Amino acid sequence: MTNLTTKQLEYPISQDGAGSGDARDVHELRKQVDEILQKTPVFDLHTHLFAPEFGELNLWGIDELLNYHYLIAEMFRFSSITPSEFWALEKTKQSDLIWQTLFVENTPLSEATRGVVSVLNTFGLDTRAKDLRESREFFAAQNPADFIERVLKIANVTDIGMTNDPLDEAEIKVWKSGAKIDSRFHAALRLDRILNGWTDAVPLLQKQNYEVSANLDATTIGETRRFLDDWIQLMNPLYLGVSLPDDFAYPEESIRGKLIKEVVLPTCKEHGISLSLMIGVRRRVNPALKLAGDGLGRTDVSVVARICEENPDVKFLVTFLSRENQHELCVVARKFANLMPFGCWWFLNNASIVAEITRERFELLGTSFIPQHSDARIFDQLIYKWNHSRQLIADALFKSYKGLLEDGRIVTGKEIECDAAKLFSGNFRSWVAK
Ligand code: HDL
Ligand code: ZN
Repeated sequence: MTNLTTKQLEYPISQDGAGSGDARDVHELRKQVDEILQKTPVFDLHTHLFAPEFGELNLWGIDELLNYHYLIAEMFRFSSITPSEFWALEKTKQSDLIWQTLFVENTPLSEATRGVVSVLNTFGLDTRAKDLRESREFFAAQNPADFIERVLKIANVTDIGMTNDPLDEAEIKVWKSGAKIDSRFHAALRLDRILNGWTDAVPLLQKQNYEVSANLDATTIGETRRFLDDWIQLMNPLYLGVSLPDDFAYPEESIRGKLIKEVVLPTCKEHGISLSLMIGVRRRVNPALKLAGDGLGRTDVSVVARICEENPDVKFLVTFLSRENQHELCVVARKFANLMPFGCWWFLNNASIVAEITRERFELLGTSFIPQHSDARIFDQLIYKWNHSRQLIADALFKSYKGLLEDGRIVTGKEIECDAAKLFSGNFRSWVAK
């Protein structure tokens, strides 16, 4: 590799004639990358947030922030309280205990605890407070609609992918009410309860007047497709999504294997809709912790190669929960153009791992991937989840640009802007044609 001299590095000649304001040296380049990634708006493709029209389902404020299941799991590591004692407390007592345990008696060093600190700091609240009086007063004084606008602006997020369950009573009510959903909030039709819990799903489908039975006969297959057609009509989802266990296999002689093959994939083809596979979750490793009790396992990534090869006309969004699987996913994505890796999911959304995953993606895929989603469950989380991610993605992108400079090619400010737009929204929008 010919190393450009310092002089050349300071004044590299751009092939297309770098315009003024383009990086003249690595310090200038770093500044440009940081500025551009801060100002580039984000399409957050996977969250558990809800549009304001979903009322109580839309969570925000300090008591919800502290009752995030990530923090509940961490609290049990320090506190002597048992899960059953904890679950018996009412929400504000739970958040008092979590604050006392994780933020007062111990140093908040984890990603999830630092996130709460970052949110309080953003609103000028005392991050070393001995109790939650001040923050509760602050959040109680917020107007919900104004608060949403304020958070979206701070986080520079323009669009939110929700997670929508067509079997959830509270959600069904809103969708069937004909309420006009805020256009910045987009549905994602989640198939977990159908694909991972078919026996329990059957009576719920029957309740919505679909003639299904536990055994997957032709009528049931047809009716389940009609169910998806109707909900696609109602939700206009960005994609169909499902989380899958670490031992997910495909093709597979199982209820899930048959439903994927005979219902989900034909529906994706007929509607031209993408399928999001989030693979590697081991649900209820410790059931006593409820939502906080899930874990992860490593998957045989060849399952993704097989499903992509078998369905070349379906566009797949895929992420894994195991760090090793993310590297393997990059390699499979090099083999299949209908595979779009996305996000640093859940237990991977930590600085040290986001840095590694993002760098290996640039090294193996260029800009042909979607670096992150927030998975936010509480609105305020958008602030820290995207602040942390922007910094980490900027670090990785800068390192790649710096390597390019050293190899003899400058990047212009325009190119950085274009790359950032692709990574933060463009790749996703073109993938789902939205
Ligand atoms: O299945 C999923 O979408 C996961 O993201 C789970 O909701 C998980 O509980 C979570 O919140 N991860 O961040
Ligand atoms: Zn999620």
